[in-house]
Amino acid sequence: MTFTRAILRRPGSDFAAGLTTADLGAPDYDRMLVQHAAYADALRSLGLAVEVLDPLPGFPDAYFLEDVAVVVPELAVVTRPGAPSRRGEEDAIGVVLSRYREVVLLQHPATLDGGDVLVVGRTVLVGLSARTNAEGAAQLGRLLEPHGYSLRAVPVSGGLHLKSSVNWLDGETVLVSERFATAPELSSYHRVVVDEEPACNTLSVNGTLLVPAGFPGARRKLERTGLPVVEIDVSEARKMDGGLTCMSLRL
Ligand code: CIR
Repeated sequence: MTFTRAILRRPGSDFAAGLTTADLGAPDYDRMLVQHAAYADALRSLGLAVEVLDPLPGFPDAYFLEDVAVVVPELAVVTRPGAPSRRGEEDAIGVVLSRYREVVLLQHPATLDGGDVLVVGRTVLVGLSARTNAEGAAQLGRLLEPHGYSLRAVPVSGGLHLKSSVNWLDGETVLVSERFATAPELSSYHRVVVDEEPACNTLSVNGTLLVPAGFPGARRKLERTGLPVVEIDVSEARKMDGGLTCMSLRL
């Protein structure tokens, strides 16, 4: 899919109060804002129109905008985030997305974070994780299947989301960490396997790979795909368990 637009949300000054399991030290707000702006610029330089929404008071994780919607060319599905502290973030996104897509909502008892949804062609891989339940996957399937997509569930037993460890690069090629190197649900794809799990949160946009800075081994492997590679520093988002894919909705 060629993207023409990205929607982002600026981190709020309370962003360090968000959920995290990382042990990377306290995040710095000024550095976070600089990195967030550089991320937006990188998306602009790839031809996307970038819209940056204001922080959402009371929701320190809301700049991880990817989790509140799943957007395909035919439809936008507003999710029900799996973490109780993030429930409610989704209320603000439907009106924004309705400018570009028909919008539908997941319903209780579904829980699903967009970070668990990876679209590869007409296949939608859905991670069943601590955040995304079987009902979430089932509801998403019922909404997308009439548009010609087929859903494939992928158990996620470590890491936060499916896309913490697995991301699409190009065509039928995906980037995976060791954890998913032999996962049967991904056997139909060509897999580029890297040791450094955080480097798997690479974002492929219109033929260019945005890669988290600081993982030279993974970078070299990605350069061998022949796709242009651009490094982006996301040290502060990583302290909050986030990364490149999490901080935008692409459409
Ligand atoms: C959370 O735990 O929900 C946030 N601190 C991080 C969410 C990252 N989102 C993503 O991977 N899609």
